[in-house]
Amino acid sequence: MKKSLTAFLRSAAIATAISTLATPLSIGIGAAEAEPSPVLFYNFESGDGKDSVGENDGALKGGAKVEYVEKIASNALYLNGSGAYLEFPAGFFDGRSKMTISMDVCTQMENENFFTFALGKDSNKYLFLRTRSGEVRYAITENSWGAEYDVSESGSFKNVWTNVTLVLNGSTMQLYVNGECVDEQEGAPTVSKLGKELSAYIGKSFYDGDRYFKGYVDNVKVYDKALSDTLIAELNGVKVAPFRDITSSRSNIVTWNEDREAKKITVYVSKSNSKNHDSVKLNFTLQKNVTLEESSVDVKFGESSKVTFDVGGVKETWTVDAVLCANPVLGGQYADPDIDVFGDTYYLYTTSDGYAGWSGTKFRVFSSKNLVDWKDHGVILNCEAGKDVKWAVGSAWAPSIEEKDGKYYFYFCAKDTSGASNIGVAVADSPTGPFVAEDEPLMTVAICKKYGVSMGQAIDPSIFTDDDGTSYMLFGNGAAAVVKLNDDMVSCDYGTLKNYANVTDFREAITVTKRDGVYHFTWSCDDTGSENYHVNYGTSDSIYGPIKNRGTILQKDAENDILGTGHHSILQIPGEDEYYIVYHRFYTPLGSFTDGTGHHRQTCIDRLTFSSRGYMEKVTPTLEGVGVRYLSEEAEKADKEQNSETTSASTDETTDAPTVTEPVESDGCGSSLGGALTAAVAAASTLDAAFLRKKKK
Ligand code: FUB
Repeated sequence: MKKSLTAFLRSAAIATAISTLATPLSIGIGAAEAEPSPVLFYNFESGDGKDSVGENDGALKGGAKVEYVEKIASNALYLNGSGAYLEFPAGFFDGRSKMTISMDVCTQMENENFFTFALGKDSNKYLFLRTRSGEVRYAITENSWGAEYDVSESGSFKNVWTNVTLVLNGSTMQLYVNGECVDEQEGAPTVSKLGKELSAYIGKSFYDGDRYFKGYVDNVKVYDKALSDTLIAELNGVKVAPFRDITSSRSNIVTWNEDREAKKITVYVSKSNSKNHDSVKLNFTLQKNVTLEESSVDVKFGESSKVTFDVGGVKETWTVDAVLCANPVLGGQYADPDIDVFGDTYYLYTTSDGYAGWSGTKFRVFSSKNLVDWKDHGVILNCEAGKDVKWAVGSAWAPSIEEKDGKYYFYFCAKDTSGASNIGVAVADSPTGPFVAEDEPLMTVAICKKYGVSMGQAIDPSIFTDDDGTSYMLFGNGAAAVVKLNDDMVSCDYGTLKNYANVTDFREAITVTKRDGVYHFTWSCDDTGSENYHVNYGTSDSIYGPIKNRGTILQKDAENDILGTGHHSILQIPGEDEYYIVYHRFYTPLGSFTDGTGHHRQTCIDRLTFSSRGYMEKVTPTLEGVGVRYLSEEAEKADKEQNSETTSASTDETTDAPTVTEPVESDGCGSSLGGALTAAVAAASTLDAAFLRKKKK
């Protein structure tokens, strides 16, 4: 479910008003879905644990009591954290593999171990809810805590009334906090698997060493159905949009946002992954009781459109804006970008992504006159066993380019027959190749060891040439290091090998940018498979350090589906104090691939600026990307002339994207089309129609 602005703005005060009604609220989509009768409902209005819809009364034990709570103008169960709990009738939850459990909780607990609500057999087989001050978590297990399947959400919950709802539908668990679906898990054990004559409590854990829950609980409801998103939202007074999802079968929607108050939708479309750069055809997945006259709506980029939904007989008009985004700059899956400028042209060298275990074997190069439209020059080096690199057997990772005296030196990583990753180098007379690889690796872990330098994996080279013309290779995974390159650029002065110390949270991909005599080091932290992969920053007066840590400069923006931002390179516009950061993020739309995210990445560009004190400022990773930036007037003129000859083909939307799911393998040469077109056409062939559906978060 796409998070809405309305949801983020909802205050704790609203949460106090939630869920005290047995009938649905009809805010939002007009004709509300009827709430089915719960099979159990403790509202504590009679001062005890009476079930107001049946005969499954709860027993108050160990000093549990019902109190009137001013804040919610209602009675609630109060548990003192010292042995008080409510007990459900034994066996009530037996076999309830399909059900919805909803309760309002005001927790007074911190981070200790306890169960707010639990059902199960013992400390091996149970389902529980825990409401800590910073996290709400439901989990189920058949084999104690080490085998728990969970759904969770972090936030500030201490002393805040919060509705927590769990929907169990066989082996699928969905967690809702204040009416919004916040997490989902599949493949969990069902309640039936927990056994028979199950016990259930509010406030008591199945673990002897755990604490008892302290705080308030109210409106405990159990339904023998999996309630829908809409109904749970309605029951919580959350406004519901007339649609659940927005997709396009012909364009790649990076993400979309809705503002339910303003009735406004903004759709972000990837330029490089879509053929049509004039408009986007949107399909709406509608809520129950909602109809839309047209099956799809065509929205022009840069122009607001209106779409009118019929919500149970009431018309509701929304404004739709579509933004054509320069990010990702390359259509398809490309990671570890290294950017450079040669003449009036930008070049991007990347890892080909989309392969399990990062097992891609080919490097490609892309060129651009304007930073936005990129032309694919195809494969420049194949690291498959027996191909372009004698010692390599695959895993072509993280390249770096450098030019010296008219020759182009391409540094790259690949695995050898022992399974170790090494850094190699290949040479060409042109930035687009053909590149000829040296017979031996340039850097290995064994070499590092020999020279007393610690190294996890010898990968991620980044070449920096200082003002005096000396080139250095920065590299490393697990430990960061630097070495001087010899004048031939294909060998190192190994005696200069040195580790960098105190590179905070360093994982890999260290690079350096020199400005006003200061060396600005940046590197990636965490795992490239984690959405928290990010870039840290530090400065030094020397290429060898020591580095003074200056914090994180690039990280995820989860609200905008920008995750796993890292492995970057930095571009300075020659002769100007103007910088860009090129990095990869998880492929969008998120959920395009079901086999994980960390090896499905895409390349983006954003602006990098320096503060008046001379330090890098935090980068805002954007959906839109940067605008065109030509390196010369001549380059601009030539590019525009070439593009105007070819634009007639660019808006042809009559053909559906081919349903090829393999990473694209182009013919290797830029066609006569303009750069944007070449990349977009190539990229479109990577998209299966199914991938274009925005997945529920
Ligand atoms: O793309 C393969 C590896 O993932 C790179 O070498 C790392 O830096 C990480 O981005």
